[in-house]
Amino acid sequence: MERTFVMIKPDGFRRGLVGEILARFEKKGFRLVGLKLLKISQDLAEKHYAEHRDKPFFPGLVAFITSGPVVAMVLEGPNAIAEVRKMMGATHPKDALPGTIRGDYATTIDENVIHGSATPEDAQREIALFFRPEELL
Ligand code: YYY
Ligand code: MG
Repeated sequence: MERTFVMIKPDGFRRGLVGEILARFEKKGFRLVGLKLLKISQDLAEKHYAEHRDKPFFPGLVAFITSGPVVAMVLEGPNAIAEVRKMMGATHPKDALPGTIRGDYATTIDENVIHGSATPEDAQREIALFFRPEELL
């Protein structure tokens, strides 16, 4: 069993894709362990995306991710980290296959609908950033 952190980004929320995306993960068989709607602060955005701090797209990324509500969740299941990344599709929607979330719902890299942890270390760090232990059921 593995846990991963997943977030429907502001574009996904704004476009009414929350139910559709949650349904995909539920139907796949992942267990919802934590779930919340929140508006990310500047500080949380910078911590969450710390690995990208020096990239040219960082300011735009932080502005985007703080621009409206997001849906943060923790999903649990066998190989959840890699499986969720597979279901999300490639980072750039032009490379994301049809049938993946980004492949089906996104066209540009700066608004690509969803985030999912990339590694077990990222998952642990991101879950702790967004959820208190007692919020995970
Ligand atoms: O983990 P993932 O979201 O698939 O990609 P990352 O390489 O970690 O980048 C995080 C986030 O940054 C990406 O989802 C969109 C944005 N981004 C961008 O706006 N422009 C880039 N050239 C690269 C990434
Ligand atoms: Mg990443």
